[in-house]
Amino acid sequence: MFQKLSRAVETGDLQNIKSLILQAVKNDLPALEILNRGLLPGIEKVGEKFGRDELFIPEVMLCARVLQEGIDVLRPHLQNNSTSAFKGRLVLGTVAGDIHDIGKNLVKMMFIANGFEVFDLGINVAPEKFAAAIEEYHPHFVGLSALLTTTMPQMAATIKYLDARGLRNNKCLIMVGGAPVTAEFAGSIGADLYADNAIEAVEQAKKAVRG
Ligand code: B1M
Repeated sequence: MFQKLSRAVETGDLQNIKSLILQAVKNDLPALEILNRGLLPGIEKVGEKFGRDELFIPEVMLCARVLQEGIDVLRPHLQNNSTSAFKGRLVLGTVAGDIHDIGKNLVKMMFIANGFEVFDLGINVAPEKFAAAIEEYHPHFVGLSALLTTTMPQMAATIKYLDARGLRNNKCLIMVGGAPVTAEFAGSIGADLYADNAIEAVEQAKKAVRG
């Protein structure tokens, strides 16, 4: 089943993804495993093929749509076991110059499922927009996502911008993440928190809230 799901993402099979997910859920496969062992390996393969010039942008876009559709169908099951007591506010966005949003959307989903209020600024978010959102929403956390090595410096630029305006303090912690981002990089640009995936992101935030 995991292989079928992975293959559906890899081949951009929009027609069958919903029924495959529902079948996997019906077979009592845990939602998180459907995501981690089925859908995500599929998009990894897409990325590898794209890197070898075996796929073109429109094909990658179709595969991304299949992945997002799969995640949408899976959403109620992924959020099932979560507690909803309010834990804090998160302002979230993909940094300037970057339009990848599937990982960010997963992070958002997990935070909402765990009782956080999330203000999603979307993609290609300039430092000024993050700053304005901090002033408006007074979040406990600001989450920056980047998928391109060329947009990673935007994370540093955003942090610098927020620092310069005195918008960072112990009340507003900055978390960074995304495929090319590492804990080492996060440390080097002065981020407060780093997470490798959406589940870890929530765990990090909860830990910080508990103090
Ligand atoms: Co793009 N792309 N892409 N792409 N794309 C990558 C990232 C790439 C690695 C593919 C490759 O070459 N092998 C490559 C980057 C290379 C590099 O930087 N060194 C690449 C490139 C080059 C590009 C373009 C430049 C291509 C072009 O135009 N020539 C272009 C960039 C456009 C731009 O942003 N300005 C581009 C465009 C696109 C599409 C539009 C076609 C599409 C995006 C659709 C969308 O997002 N709506 C796309 C896709 C789908 C991919 C790959 C195949 C898959 C990304 C994805 O959704 N992964 C990707 C290859 C890959 O990553 N293997 C690739 C699934 C997602 C769930 O994972 O986002 O990593 P991820 O999120 C994870 C964690 O990283 C973490 O949690 C999530 C899961 O739990 N996480 C956080 C993410 N954000 C977090 C924030 C946190 C904490 C954790 O705290 C706040």
